[in-house]
Amino acid sequence: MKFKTALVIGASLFCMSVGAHAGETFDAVKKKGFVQCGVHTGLPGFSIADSRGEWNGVDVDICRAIAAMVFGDASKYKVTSVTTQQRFTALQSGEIDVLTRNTTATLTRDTTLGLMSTGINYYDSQGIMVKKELGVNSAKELDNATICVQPGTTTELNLADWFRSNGLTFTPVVINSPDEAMRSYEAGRCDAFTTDKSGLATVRTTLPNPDDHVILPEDFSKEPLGPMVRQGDDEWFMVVRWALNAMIEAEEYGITSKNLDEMTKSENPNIQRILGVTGEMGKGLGLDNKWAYNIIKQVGNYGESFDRNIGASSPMKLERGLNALWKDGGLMYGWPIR
Ligand SMILES: N[C@@H](CCC(=O)N[C@@H](CS)C(=O)NCC(=O)O)C(=O)O
Repeated sequence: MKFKTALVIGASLFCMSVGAHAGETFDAVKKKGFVQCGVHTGLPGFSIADSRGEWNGVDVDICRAIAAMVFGDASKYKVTSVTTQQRFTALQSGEIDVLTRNTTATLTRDTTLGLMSTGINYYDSQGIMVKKELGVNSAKELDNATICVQPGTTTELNLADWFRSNGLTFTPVVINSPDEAMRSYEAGRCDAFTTDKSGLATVRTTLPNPDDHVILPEDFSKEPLGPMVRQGDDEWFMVVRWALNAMIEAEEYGITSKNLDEMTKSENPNIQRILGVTGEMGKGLGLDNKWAYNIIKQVGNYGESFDRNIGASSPMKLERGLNALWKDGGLMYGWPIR
């Protein structure tokens, strides 16, 4: 009992120290008329600006979904591109309202940064890439290798864990800038480059000869990636959490950006609630009952976003794998909208 009390006191003191009160971010976002999202500086399929300066990717889609949900307009968002090193400070300082940037949810990130994970929009794992010419087929053949890795990441920590637990040694080359890390890898300054497998797959497409590089089969870790917000603002936390859930639920019920007007006539009570035909599903969120309808109409369901950005219709052609719906053997399981 004593222990429990201490935890609660600790939590509230911390909330006070970051100065947040419930609803603060939500109120501020509504007032300024847009949501400010922290995204990757340029990771194809996740968040990248096109030639017209428009951002797209699965992480940007979460940002657009929040905008559609709050404002009924998916274009009411701005992005701040942040590096792995800058991302948490940008959120802590209030420079951004939400971090939607291939960021892994971990216990210490939730407990020591004053931030919290709201859900998972991509189940990933850490992998390692080598040049094909090395003739290596497994990471277990990389004893004594020199490995390029970025600081301030789960990657750096997992790498050491994995090598140690497999009785292997390696020399890390820690490089802050992602471009420089890739240049170093290409130039042969390191034998291998390690990051999340989604990152490896996308980065490989940007190399001059992608087929000269191979992503080895081992998974070094679990990397559940998802949006993060500051602690102490439950209303805002719920907006972000439910934006993601609505996209997943829509896919499960077969509601797409193309068919949703037809779907409003469905007799299925779940579909009726998701689309705001019945029930008061916006009320508790402080939003219009059409909040999920607006997300699906303007951004699409989770599967549509996956497909166009990183899946079959994209250059990355990533498999759904763990990111398939639970019904199809994956881990994507939307929470009920009821
Ligand atoms: N998901 C891991 C790793 C994230 C990570 O290292 N991403 C790299 C590779 S995609 C990255 O963002 N590099 C670009 C940068 O630092 O700006 C984490 O949250 O720590």
